Amino acid sequence: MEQKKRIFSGIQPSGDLTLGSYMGAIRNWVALQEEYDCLYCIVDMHAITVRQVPADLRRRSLEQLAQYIACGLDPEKNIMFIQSHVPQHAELAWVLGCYTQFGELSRMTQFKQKSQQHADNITAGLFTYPVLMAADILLYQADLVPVGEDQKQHVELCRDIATRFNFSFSDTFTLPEPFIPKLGARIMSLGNPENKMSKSDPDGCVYLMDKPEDIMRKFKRAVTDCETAVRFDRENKPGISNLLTIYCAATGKTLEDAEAEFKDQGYGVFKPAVGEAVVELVRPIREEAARLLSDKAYLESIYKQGAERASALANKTLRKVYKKVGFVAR
Ligand code: ATP
Ligand code: LTN
Repeated sequence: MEQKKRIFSGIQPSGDLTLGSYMGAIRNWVALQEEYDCLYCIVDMHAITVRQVPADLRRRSLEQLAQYIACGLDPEKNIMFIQSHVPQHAELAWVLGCYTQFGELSRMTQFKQKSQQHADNITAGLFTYPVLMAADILLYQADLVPVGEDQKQHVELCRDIATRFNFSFSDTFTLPEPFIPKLGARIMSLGNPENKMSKSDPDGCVYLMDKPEDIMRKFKRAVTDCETAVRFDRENKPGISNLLTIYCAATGKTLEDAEAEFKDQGYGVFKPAVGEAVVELVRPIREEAARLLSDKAYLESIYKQGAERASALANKTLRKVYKKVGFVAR
């Protein structure tokens, strides 16, 4: 039997999951789980690159696992685990950091943005964040990394690091490809459609766990423009274009169909219609996640088993790497 290709992806438990991470990443994870051999991680070690409240981080890590499953990821088919439970991530990250240039990391857009947002706490961890992400991916010899558009640069850096390592020694790592959806790769903030929707911006952001009335309120208040036409034009109508993208991603309709549907209607009809489509999309996820969270023993069994399986795979790569760089075998 032909070996299935491998997928790795992860999300930081630095806030509740958003509609952006669902449409940009998790939806694809669910779509790909049949065809690929998949590992989906809760990257808590990445989350501490900016300050976290420890009790919140612990709670959110568990909630995120419940939400992964509620989104449709089957724990039988996928390996789901918590990054800090598999120490090989940190171990490989150290080695890869010694094969990564300071200049490369300085060019990362996310580092530039986050160091502005957290100007009082620009840590070495925030700077070397992409090296840990490269370790996540390369440990499992992943072929594909399903992420939103904002992570493309990090996956490209991961490829550069892997290529350099393979060239310096011999073939060690599979070169991964980013897998970015055509629709929903970059959902924008409802409060400011020039910015990406992000967990850390509660006003512009829809959380998967938001109640229907909160979702409706956020969509009714979404910033648009002062025209009336519901038309896709990213340049001049970023707010409406973003809402159209969300509407299509939530309903499966094409942009043309959606434009035609609201052709003779103003924003007063369109915005609540987008809200309702999202309410229906996330309702089953919210309900199922709440149900799963009441069964902590079940969640624990999933992440424990996940870490064991992940660790066995990770170990193979790490041993090879240690040998190649010249460490004495234990
Ligand atoms: P933070 O605000 O802490 O940086 P975030 O909201 O940007 O977090 P991440 O944890 O960085 O979310 O991203 C999780 C996954 O979801 C990544 O694959 C990312 O590319 C994708 N993603 C995040 N936000 C969006 C968005 N607005 N549109 C599409 N994809 C997104
Ligand atoms: N940097 C990613 C999270 C992340 C990730 C990964 C994604 C950490 N390690 C490995 C894909 C593969 C982000 O969402 N901000």
